[in-house]
Amino acid sequence: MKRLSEKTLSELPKSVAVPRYDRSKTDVGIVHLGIGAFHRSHQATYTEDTITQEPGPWAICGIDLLGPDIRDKMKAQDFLYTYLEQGPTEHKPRVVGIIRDVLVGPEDPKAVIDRMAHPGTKIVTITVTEKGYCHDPATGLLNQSHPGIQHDLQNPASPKTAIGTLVAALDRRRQAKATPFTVLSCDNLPSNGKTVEKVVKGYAALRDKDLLKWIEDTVAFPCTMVDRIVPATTQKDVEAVAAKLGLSDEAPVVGEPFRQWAIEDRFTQGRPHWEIAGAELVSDVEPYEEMKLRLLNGSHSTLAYLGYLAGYQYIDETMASPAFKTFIRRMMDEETTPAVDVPKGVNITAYKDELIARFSNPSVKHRTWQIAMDGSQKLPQRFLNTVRHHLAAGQAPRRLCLGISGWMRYVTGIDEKGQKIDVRDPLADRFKAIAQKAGSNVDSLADGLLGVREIFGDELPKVEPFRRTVKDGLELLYRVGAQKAVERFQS
Ligand code: CS2
Repeated sequence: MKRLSEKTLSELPKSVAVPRYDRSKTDVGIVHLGIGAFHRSHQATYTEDTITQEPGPWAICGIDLLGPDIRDKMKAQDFLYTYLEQGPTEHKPRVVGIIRDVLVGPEDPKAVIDRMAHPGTKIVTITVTEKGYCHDPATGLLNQSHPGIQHDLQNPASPKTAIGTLVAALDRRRQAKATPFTVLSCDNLPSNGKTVEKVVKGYAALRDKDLLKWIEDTVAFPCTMVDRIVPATTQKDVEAVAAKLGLSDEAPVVGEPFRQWAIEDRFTQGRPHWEIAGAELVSDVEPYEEMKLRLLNGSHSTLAYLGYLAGYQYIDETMASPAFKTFIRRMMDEETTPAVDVPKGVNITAYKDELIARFSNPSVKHRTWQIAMDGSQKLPQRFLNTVRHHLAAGQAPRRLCLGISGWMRYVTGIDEKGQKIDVRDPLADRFKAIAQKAGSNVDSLADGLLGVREIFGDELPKVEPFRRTVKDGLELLYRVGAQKAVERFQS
């Protein structure tokens, strides 16, 4: 089978959408750190849809800070790739061409910094997942003892982390007396712009006080809320895309039709008019972000931990259990919504109806194991802020707390059948040690995990109704299993 490329584009069936602008005449204006599936499904498609209608110098150069895999696959096809939009019944492929190049950090850090420092780069967008910010999730501050940060402080010209890379490129702009690029975080962090701003400044302060001052005075870090459900691509997806295209594509992305992007409109050197493609440019993103992190991601993580323990491989399978579906809807209605400041003009009931439909989409095969990853980085913004809201009124939210108990059971690394769980988390070794020390003592297990201050901070673990409810949930999970535990919450 021939490979997707500029040359073979004309051989695609008419049902496949292709770029409808002159790729060779579109200059790079955006550099993107973290060129994984999410970015290629989200900011890349928004930007391509925008410049199709309003041409501009907004092509994207991707940066991979991990390794050459995606670059190699994309380069062999002129950086073209497919996004397969998987509705419940209809699957629509489109070929995306907005990415013009991908540079690989570990291969050539200088090329990466040069590209970011280039005067044509007006925006640096970021999706490096929560742990890529090298911060303490409980406080949002830079983790100065992070090995990557330590490395970058010693080797500022060949950084490994996103933070070290951003600061090295900003420093070059400063030395050239040029205007800085805008830093646009597109990760699921609370006030993501403020979070990246804090860690960038925290790191710059350790490098050079003048640089810190220049960043404080000149760099904009707008906040965003990003949304599209995009599971990791599998071999089966690669085959499904090839069957649609009649050409092979080694770098396709698959995901849902839905997408949403709210952006704080604060850019120092202009931006694509993303509103043309449906993005919402607003003055305050926080209500959108809070609604999405708590309702979507909070529910997702609950389904991931409890669903995995109950033996479900995928989110849609978990949602097909009536007990889980009722549990999650009641959690949203009775526990999460009261703690959310609904953005003006949003119909929250319709928003939740849509979330239930999106989670239930049988075409999107999103593994519970994938979402369960990196819980230490996700729990604070997905669960704990909502929990704090209820505790302030003296109540512990039972379902959210069961989600946290589910996380505790999950990170022990042993499932309900006694099988090993492949726990992926920067703190996985700590969790394992805590679980080993606790043995079969559920109370000690909960105490040990609640003592991880990077997640729970200092105050929350002292609140008795919270401790009690999480412990009761954990005890129930060990006694009856996740499926039966969820069934008990029906009334
Ligand atoms: C998921 C998110 O993997 C996860 O933790 O909850 O990636 C989720 O699919 C996206 O935030 C949806 O916008």
